[in-house]
Amino acid sequence: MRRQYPAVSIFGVPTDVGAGRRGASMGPEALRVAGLAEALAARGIDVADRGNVKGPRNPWSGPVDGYRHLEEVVAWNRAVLEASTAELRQGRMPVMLGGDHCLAIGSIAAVANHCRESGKTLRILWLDAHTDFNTHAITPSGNVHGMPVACLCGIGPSVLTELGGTSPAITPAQVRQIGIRSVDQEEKRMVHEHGLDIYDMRYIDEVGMKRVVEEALHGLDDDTHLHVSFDVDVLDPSIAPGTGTPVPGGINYREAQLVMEMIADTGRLGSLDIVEVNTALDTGNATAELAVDLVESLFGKSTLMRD
Ligand code: B3U
Ligand code: MN
Ligand code: MN
Repeated sequence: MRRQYPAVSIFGVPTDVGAGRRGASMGPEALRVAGLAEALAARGIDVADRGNVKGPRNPWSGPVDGYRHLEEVVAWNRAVLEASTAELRQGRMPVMLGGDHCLAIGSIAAVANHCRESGKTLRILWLDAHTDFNTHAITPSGNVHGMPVACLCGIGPSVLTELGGTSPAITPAQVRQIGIRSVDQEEKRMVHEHGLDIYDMRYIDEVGMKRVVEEALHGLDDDTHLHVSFDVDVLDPSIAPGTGTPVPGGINYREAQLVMEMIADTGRLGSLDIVEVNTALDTGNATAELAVDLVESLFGKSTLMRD
C-alpha cells in the first residue's frame, strides 16, 4: 500500500559559502539532472520545483574572527528560512537541495518554528560523516558548514543562533547523528559536553544499521515532525565521491538504503535537506544519482511492497 506524502516543494540553494572547497553550489542542478523531481512525481507525490533561493556570491576570503563569509552565510540562510517557512505554512514539505551544509541553519530554524506553532515535536536525523558542532573559537577551518548543529543549539554568533527568532532553535536532545567518523579534537569535547546522541561508524559496525536506526527513531509518535538532514558525505567515498570533505569508512549502499526505508516506514518525514553534493569532484553525476536513488527509498520505494 502506497503511503500518502504531503506535497513536496523543492528549492535549490546554490551556495558554497560555508564550505572549504568550491563546487557544492552546483549541487542543486546535479540533483535536478539526476531526476529528483521526476522520481518523486513517479511515486505519485505532488511535487513542485520552486527554483533556486537567491544569495550572494562566494567572496572566497579567509576567516574573520573564526568565521569565513559570515555575512554571506547569514544572507543565504535568511533566504532559506523564508522559503521553507512559506511552504510549511501551506502544509507542504520543503526539500532543500544544497549547497553546503550551512543551509541547515535556516532550514531547521524554519521547521523548529513551525513545530512550535503547530504543537509538534521535532526530531532531527543528521546523516553525516561530521558532527558539524564547531564554534568560531575551535574551528580548524572557519567554514560554517562545520558549525550548523552548534548554531541551532544556540552556540554561535547571534546573527545565526537567533536567525529564526527563538534561540536556541532546538536542543541537542532532539538530534540523532548517524554515520559520524570525523570529529575535531575540541569538537569532541563540545559534543560530549552537550550530550549529543551520536551513532558513529564503530557503533554501526558493532550493532548493525537496523538497531542504530531503531534507536535513533525510538519514541516517535503521531505528533512528531521528522527532519532529515542528509549530508552525502555520510556515504562511503567509493560510492559517493562527489563531495568536498570525503572521509573513508562511510556507510555502504545497503546500509544507506536501510536507513531511508526505515525512515519511510515511520511515515513521519516532514522536511529534508540534501547537501554537499559537489559535482566538480564527482565521477560523472554518480553522487547525485545515488542521492536520488536513496531519496526514492526515503519516499517509500520498496522491493516487495506494491505501490
Ligand atoms: N570538522 C571540519 C570538517 C568539516 C565539517 N563539516 C564538513 N567538513 N563538511 C571543519 O572544518 O569544521
Ligand atoms: Mn555536514
Ligand atoms: Mn559532512
